[in-house]
Order: sequence, then structure tokens, then C-alpha cells
Amino acid sequence: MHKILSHLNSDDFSALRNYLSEPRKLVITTHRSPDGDAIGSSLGLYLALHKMGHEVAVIVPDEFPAFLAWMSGAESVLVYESAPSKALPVLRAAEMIFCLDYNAYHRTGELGLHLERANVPKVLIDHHQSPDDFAAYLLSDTSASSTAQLIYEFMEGMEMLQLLDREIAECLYSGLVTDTGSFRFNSTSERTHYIAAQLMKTGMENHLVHQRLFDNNSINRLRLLGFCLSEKLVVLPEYRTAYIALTKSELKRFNYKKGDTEGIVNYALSLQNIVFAAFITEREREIRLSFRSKDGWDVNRFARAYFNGGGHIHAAGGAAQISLAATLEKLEGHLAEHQSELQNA
Ligand SMILES: [Mn+2]
Repeated sequence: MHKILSHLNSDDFSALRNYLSEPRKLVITTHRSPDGDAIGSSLGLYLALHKMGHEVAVIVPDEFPAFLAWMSGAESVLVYESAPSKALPVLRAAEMIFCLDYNAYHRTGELGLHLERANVPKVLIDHHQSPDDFAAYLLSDTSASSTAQLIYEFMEGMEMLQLLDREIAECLYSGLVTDTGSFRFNSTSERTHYIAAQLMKTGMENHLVHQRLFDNNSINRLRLLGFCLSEKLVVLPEYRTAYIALTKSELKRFNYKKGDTEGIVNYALSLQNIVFAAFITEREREIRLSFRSKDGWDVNRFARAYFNGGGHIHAAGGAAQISLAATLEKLEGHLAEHQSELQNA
């Protein structure tokens, strides 16, 4: 038995089915710096709703990485940051807005202000901790491996599973794969594998999806990874922590493109005896921090408490509006405060 911790009961599903029984103008949104789960779940739902005859658009706050651009429907995604004058009229015309893979408006950056103002019912489908209270329909399950997994559950509740086809399956499978570290994180359940199996029944070829997602490195990205591991990896055994911090000019030196640093933090976490890994980059206006952990050490709490961020117990992110050096000092200061917890994790 799989349990969905949500506020969506069978009455909600039938109300939604009823509402969507005639063509509607629908918008699907996701978080800033969209990842494989954000884009995969958005496009999977987009393709399914489109098949039902709705006028659907996906609006993302900013550009998504090129290694996701092969998915069906990717060419039609509207990027708010690069073309607000295209995205906003579509958003304003929406009769219903889907919010996927985030649960607080601020996770969508400036787009959030427009979402907040949009006075139409919102359907929130997400697996992060502590959802804000803004959705008319909430499907939230922090134990779910990915939002893509919850899109499958949503489609089941909506009696939409007969719409599943190879293109939709490829999108949802990409969300499962990227958010579970290829089915290895502890969020991977029996249900995750069951859903992957259902997706494969559409004729989707899983090895091709893996290839498109992972065998797609640019030479710059591989060299940047090598640089991070050989020159930039800082190990703090006393805190069971390892981190990598990159300056703006280092990113530039490797001709950084969105997505190039994706997953590098996991190499730091793969070190023996390390429970906390951080990947830190200096951006135009702020310092971005990405955290990963294991053995129950709660990086969601850490990111919320000190870096104005959040996420999951074992994967979270945050930001700082101080210099990179000051950020590292701050990080090490808070690690010291939590030293005994880290040692006992
Ligand atoms: Mn996700």
C-alpha cells in the first residue's frame, strides 16, 4: 500500500475532473533554476493535459539546463526572465495554475509576485517540507521520491493514466531518475520502482533517457568537475563535512553554462565518513549554496535557519547576500555550533 499525505481526497479529485471536463486555459509553473524533476514533471503534466484538449503553457522563472531540452514540449516552455512580455499575458489569462516541485511563491523568484496576484485556483503538487497555504488543491507528500512520482499519482486520481504515452513517460521517468540519484537515494520506494515499470510499459527506453540525461557532458563541464575535485574540495573531518566553493571568475574560466555544476556536490558527499556536503558558487548578485547529507542530518533545517533556503532533509539549498569569503566563514561557524550533532549523525 502506498500512502499519499495530501489534502486531495476523492471529492477533490472528482471536483477537479469535473472542472477539467471542458477545455480550459491552464498554466503550469515550477521553481527557479529548474532541475530534471521540475522540467520532467511540468512537461509530463503539460503533455497529458494537452492531450485532454486544454490550452496549456509551462512557464518557468528562468532558463533550464540544455541537457533537459530533448523532452517533448520543451520547445514551447516560456521563460519568464528572458521574455516576461510573452509569459505574463499567458499567466494572466490562466483559469487554473499548477505549481509543481515548489511550495512557496518565493521559490519562483520574481515570477512569484505575479503568481501571488493571480486570483485563480492553484493546484500544488510537491514533495518538499512545509507547504505554504495558498493552494485550492494540495497534493503534498514529503516521502515521495519526486514531483514526477506525484504527477503519476495525480494522473491516477484523475483517471488520466490511459493518456500515458512514451513522451509523457520519458518526462516523468527523467524526474524520477534525477531526483533519486538514479534510484539510489532513500526516497526511492517500492512505489517509485512500480511507477518506473508502468512508465516502461509505454515503450519508453530507459537506457536512452539515461543517455540523454547523463552522457551529454560538454568538455568544459568535465574539466570543471576535474578542477573542483583536484583543486577546490575542502574536507573538514571534525565536522564530517566536505565543500567546494567556486568564484565567479573560476566559473567563467570553464565557460560555465547552466547545469554544468549539477551533481558535483554528490562527489563531496561520496567521501568516506562525510555526512554533509556543500557546493557554493558566487553569482552575479548573491552566493548560492547547495547542500546534501546522509544519515538523517537535516540540511533542510540548516538551510532554513542560516541561509534563507530549504528543501528536503537530505537535499536543500540557500543563498547569502555577503561575500564568498564571509559565506564560508559563516558556514564554518554554524558547522562548529552543530559539531556534536554532525559527529553523532
Ligand atoms: Mn523534486
